[in-house]
Formats: sequence, structure tokens, C-alpha cells
Amino acid sequence: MSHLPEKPFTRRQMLTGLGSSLALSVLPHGVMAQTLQPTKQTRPIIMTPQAGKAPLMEKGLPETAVWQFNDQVPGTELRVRQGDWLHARLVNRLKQTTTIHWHGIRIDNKMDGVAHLTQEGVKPGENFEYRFQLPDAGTYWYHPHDKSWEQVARGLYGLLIVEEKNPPKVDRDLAFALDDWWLKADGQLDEASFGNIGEWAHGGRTGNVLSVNGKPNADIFVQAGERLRVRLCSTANARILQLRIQGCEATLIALDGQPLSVPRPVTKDMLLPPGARADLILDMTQNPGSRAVIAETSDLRVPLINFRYHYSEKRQGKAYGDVVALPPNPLAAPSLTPDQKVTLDMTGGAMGGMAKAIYKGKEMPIGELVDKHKMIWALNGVAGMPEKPLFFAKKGQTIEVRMLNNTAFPHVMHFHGHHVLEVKRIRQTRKGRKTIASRDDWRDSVLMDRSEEVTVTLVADNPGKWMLHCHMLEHQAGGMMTWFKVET
Ligand SMILES: [Cu+2]
Repeated sequence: MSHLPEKPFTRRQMLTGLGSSLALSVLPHGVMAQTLQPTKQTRPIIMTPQAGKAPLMEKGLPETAVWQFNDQVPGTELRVRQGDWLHARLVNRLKQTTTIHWHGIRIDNKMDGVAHLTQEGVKPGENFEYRFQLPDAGTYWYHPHDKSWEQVARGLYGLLIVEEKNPPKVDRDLAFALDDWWLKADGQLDEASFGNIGEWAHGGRTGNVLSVNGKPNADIFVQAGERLRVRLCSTANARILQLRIQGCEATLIALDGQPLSVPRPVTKDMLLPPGARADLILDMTQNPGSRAVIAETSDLRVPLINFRYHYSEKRQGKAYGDVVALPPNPLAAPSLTPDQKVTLDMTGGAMGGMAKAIYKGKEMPIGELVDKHKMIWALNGVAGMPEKPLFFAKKGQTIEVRMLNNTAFPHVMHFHGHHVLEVKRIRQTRKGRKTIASRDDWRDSVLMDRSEEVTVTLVADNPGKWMLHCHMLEHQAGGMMTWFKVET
């Protein structure tokens, strides 16, 4: 297997080469996506994916040819109230089939937007009506689930915010889609890297340029003493973002849309894998004139969100008290004695030693899998969608899923239509296998390091056919996917 190709440029190199400087860039205020508030919605929101251009790089540099919803990256930021219905009409102006998947929503199965499982891909020029209720408050997103390794990487995604009936008191509520792009020196997508099997077999297609709501970074002016709610969503197709927050007090209040039972102060770098979300309360505790930042620290090492404290006086008025937990969403608690226990054995990839797997019902050696079918990963020995689901559940059953990462790479396992509770995590250390304390956090996207074993439980209470796959989109395309069925 070939090694990962070198990325041609870091953004700093690219900017230096083009005579610009990151340090000089100041974005105008107001970098937020367009917002629609369909609370009393009678007509559908029109969602149009099509080719266009987006200003992903610094001002004055060329725009990037992308695919985008409603002429912007990210697409229209949708804000609805918990319990409301959303009616969206997909109008496909791409040259290939597409869908919209509403990531993290415990949705009516017919509306889940998974091509070939819950609907057929919508053909070019055709429409599809999505109409569903939002049972949980929180931070979610939408993206195609049809050739998503290409469509999401080209810019098709947007944020979906479901507001609490009584949201916590903050001065501002800001949402950011954080993305990772692989651009050439001319600012255009490196098209040759799409479908590169070397990327698929390693950590997925990670890029050389990051974006915040479709811009190189965000500049937010704040007043000392302000309290912000900041929603972060990783729309990267493979990069695990490592985020460092400095210059303010950060408290984590929700993950993947679901409130933490006890908010946690953020004291070290936070990992945000593809598809995951984190809701934070940021208390701007520094003095006027200071700065705070949310920066990426994995390898690109760039500031993503800059908070610039005004020189004015501290915010007057009543000080905020301790950060309190958000009201929980109506999720059923799993039984301590599961009705079924299933195992998910993850194999394949570079340095994984997978010799063979079943593909479309036929066992074949790794050479044939890779060369003929671009399959390089397997779940329980099957590459690609298996004919039979991982499990059948009767509605309301508690299912325990023990996931074994027998590969040399991290993965982020995404459950559709349900959220899961981690009950056990075993990590491979130099001293042997070590059990890590599990938090009682609900997740729809579970990050697993190489060689880790993670056991989760879920209440299978949402009838239908649901996908379970790695959200590193090249891993999914390269075989890491399965499904489960919940009966009515
Ligand atoms: Cu993966």
C-alpha cells in the first residue's frame, strides 16, 4: 500500500507564496450564514444543491469552485424550535443524484436521506420533500448521503439548530461549521485527490486549508463580561479537529446535540471528529482589549475563531451565575440488562493485515476488493453494505454494541436515528489494555482510537432501517458501513 501523498501546501505557505499574510487578515463583522426561522412554517424551505463559487481563502485570493446549498458554504443555517416540524424541498441542480441526511436527528426513517436504504437518490432536475418533526433540541447539521465522500467534501452541508423552548440566558448564540479542504496553489479543489485509494486506506482525505462558516477564520468582537453560546460542528470529511480554547472560560454543555447531565469546564484540547458537535458556554472573563481564540492544534495550527475584546468597559448589569445543565431531551434510558448484545469487528485499511472480505455476498481476496471494487475496510468481515442487518430489534429493546477497532487508524462510528450511551472503553497502552472511565454522554458519532474497544448501548425505539458507518467519509465509501433494523 502506498504511503499518504504529501499535501502540496499548508495555507501559510500558500498565502506567503501569494503575497498575503494570515496575521493581517481581518474579516468584516458578520460572517454568519444566512438564517431562516421556519417556526410557523407553511411553505417549504427550498434547498438547492448546485455548483458555484465560495470565498474560502483570504480576501483578494481567487474564489474556489464548490458545490453548495443555496449559493453559499455552509448552506442556509436552519433554526427551528424543539417539537416543530421542518419542511424542506430538495431541488437537485447537480449533475448527479443526491439526498439530504439530517445528521443526529431522531427522525422519521423515510426522511433520513440515505440513498439506497431509506430513499433512492434524487435525480438531477428532480425534487424531494422532506417533512419531519424535531424531537430534540441541540446542534445538528445536514448533508447529502449519496456519494457523500465527494459531495460533502465539495461543500454541500449546512447547520441545523434546534432551539430549546427555554434556552439558557446568554448574550449571543453563535454557530460555526468547521471544515477541512484540500486546495491547490490556485485555490481550487484538488480534484485528483477524490477517490485516491491511498487516502481511503489511511486516515481519509485530510486537507491543507481549514474554514469557519466558509471563510478562512471568524473574527468576533466581544465585550468583557459577555457570555456566549458557541456551537461547533465538524463538517470535515476525515480530519479529527483538535481545538484549543484560550482567553476565556469555556464550559462544555452538549455533545452531538445532547445536553451533558453536568456541564464540564474545558481545561485541555478538545477533539472534534468528523460529524460531531460541541456546544460551549464561553464567559469572556478577560479585560477590555484582550483576545481569546479557538485554534486548531493537530497539525495545521491555525486560529479559527478570534474573539477580540472591545476596549470599552466591562459589560454592566447582573453577572451570570454558574453554567447550569440544559434540560435533557426525551431520550429513553437503556436497560442495564440489554435485550441483545452484538459485536462490530472493524478491520482493513493500510497496515491492517486484512487478507479477504465478503463483498456483495462473495468472498474475495484483498487485491480483488481494492482493484475491482475500491473496498478496503470491513465490518464483521463484510465490505460495503451487507445484505443482512447487523441486528434486528423489536421496538423498545436495549441493544449493546461492542465495537472493536482492529485497524491501525481512528474511526468515528455514526449511528443513524438514535443516540448511544458509552458504557465501556478499553484502550491499548504500552502497559497493556486499560479501561478508561466512560462518561454518561449521549453521542451519535463515537470516536475510537486505533486498537480501542468501545461498548455502547441504545434503545432501539425508532422503527426503520438505519445506517451505522464510519463518518470519515472515505472509510465509509471504502467499505466501513452496515445497517440495523428496528421493527414497529
Ligand atoms: Cu473510519
